[in-house]
Amino acid sequence: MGADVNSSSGDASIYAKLVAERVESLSSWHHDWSGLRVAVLGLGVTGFSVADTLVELGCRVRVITGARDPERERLLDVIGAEWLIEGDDEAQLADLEAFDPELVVVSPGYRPDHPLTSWATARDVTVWGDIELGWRLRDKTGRIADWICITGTNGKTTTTQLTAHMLAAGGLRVTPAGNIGTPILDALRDPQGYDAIVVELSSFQLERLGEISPYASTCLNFADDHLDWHGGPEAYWSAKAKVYRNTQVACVYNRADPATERMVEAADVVEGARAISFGLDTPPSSGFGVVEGILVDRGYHAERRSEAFELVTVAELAERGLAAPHMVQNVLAASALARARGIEPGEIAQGVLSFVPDPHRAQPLGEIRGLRWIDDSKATNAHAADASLRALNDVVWVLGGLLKGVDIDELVRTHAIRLRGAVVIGVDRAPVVEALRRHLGERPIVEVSEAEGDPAGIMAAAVAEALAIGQPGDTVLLSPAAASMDQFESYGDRGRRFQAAVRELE
Ligand code: UMA
Repeated sequence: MGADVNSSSGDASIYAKLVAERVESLSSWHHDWSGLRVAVLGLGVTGFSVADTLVELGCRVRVITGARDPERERLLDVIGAEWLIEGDDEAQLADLEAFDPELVVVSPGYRPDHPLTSWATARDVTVWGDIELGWRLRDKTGRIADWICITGTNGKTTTTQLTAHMLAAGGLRVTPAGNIGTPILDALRDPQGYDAIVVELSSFQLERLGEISPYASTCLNFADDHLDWHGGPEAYWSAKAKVYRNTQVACVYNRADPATERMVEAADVVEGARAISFGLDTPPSSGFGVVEGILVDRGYHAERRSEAFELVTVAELAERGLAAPHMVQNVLAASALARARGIEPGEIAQGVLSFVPDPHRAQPLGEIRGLRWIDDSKATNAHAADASLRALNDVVWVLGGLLKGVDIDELVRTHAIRLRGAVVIGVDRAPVVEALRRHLGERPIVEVSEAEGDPAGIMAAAVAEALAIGQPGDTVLLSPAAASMDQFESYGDRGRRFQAAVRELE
């Protein structure tokens, strides 16, 4: 019996292969992108930056997304991109199929198993994230920036800002980009170009990273987060580990976090790239660390077996509110990345000492009604809350929100000894309250229910309950260990409302 050859499906697969080859060959701003049919999934900051770029390159662009955004829809009309806003996945899928894309570019927030990307993958249609697209387009200007890539469960935004600040202190033209809020394509289209771009990468972006080659890279730390999105701890580890792949000069890892060291060991890097560690202890000869209250670099000293560069003292950091252990780690990691790019020790010190951290990151609000108040709304997972709790005693802890599939029991058990009591916010409070009950014995645990009304009402009630529980000298810490979107617009909104409610007590 002869082979059953279906010629039309055979033609289709040859065509799909040719299209995939054309798409794969597009690796420069100056290549011919014209006429390429690209579906862009999502119309947030990323989706818009992708559509705008690809229209500029002459592609036919169709944006498909689940929620309205009248301002961006108007802008899509202006630039000449097509769009479909439709809540229903079935309708989006039908639209995608009818458009018959040659390339799909997906926003970070789409799950890896989203029906639209699964549809594309099953038909051998290439799917890229915006970071991969950005890497291919990085040669828009003659000044091609080095990419310094930063990920981690916590501290990545601060470390990204710190690193950019240090590179600027060293005279480079630099910008932070990526998960920090400015999409990579917006940075790459800057007309003057940059010497370096410090790219904050979320695990969502790492999942679809493609073949980028960072100048230097780091995973700051690794703990469970976004497990529901990735499907489990191994998948999350593998996503984070991609940050080190193809690194050119330095892979910076956390000595106190073996998971990050394992990532470096497992990574395929460019020959000659070095592994550089950071940690709060005395550093080994290829590391950054702390010796007698001084942050030091032994990684880049010619005589590193016996000598080290002094960067800045812990006392100087303390004067600027930057001496909490996790912050010192961020400073060390940023220093290691900046030193890899040739920034001098004196310039690093200048960068650190002129740095002002963002609000809502363990931000002290002062002493009001006999209690110290701290806004750590940025703590959207257990690992971040752990870092803040670790530095305190006699705490009234305000926590709860969207837990994202993470079990909070271990965090509560570890810190139960520090707690005066707890105030639980969020829509799904049951697992949090159960964990607290298991470990807090008779100490007060108060729930703030939705009956308190709008976000302002919820936070005012939480602050009033915390005030009632606290005893003179205690600290009230908003460190939710959970995302905010069940009750607030963002962690910033949650923090601002906490601060407003605390100010009302004055
Ligand atoms: N959408 C759908 N269906 C989906 C998912 C999204 O239709 O299944 C649509 C939405 O309707 C909306 C758009 O997609 O139109 C939103 O896309 P997005 O969620 O990817 O968000 P962007 O506005 O493009 O912002 C993204 C990052 N957001 C997420 O990863 C969720 C921003 O990180 C990032 O700053 C920005 O790109 C620029 O790179 C935010 C974040 O919360 C701050 N990150 C997480 C974190 O830090 O923990 C990972």
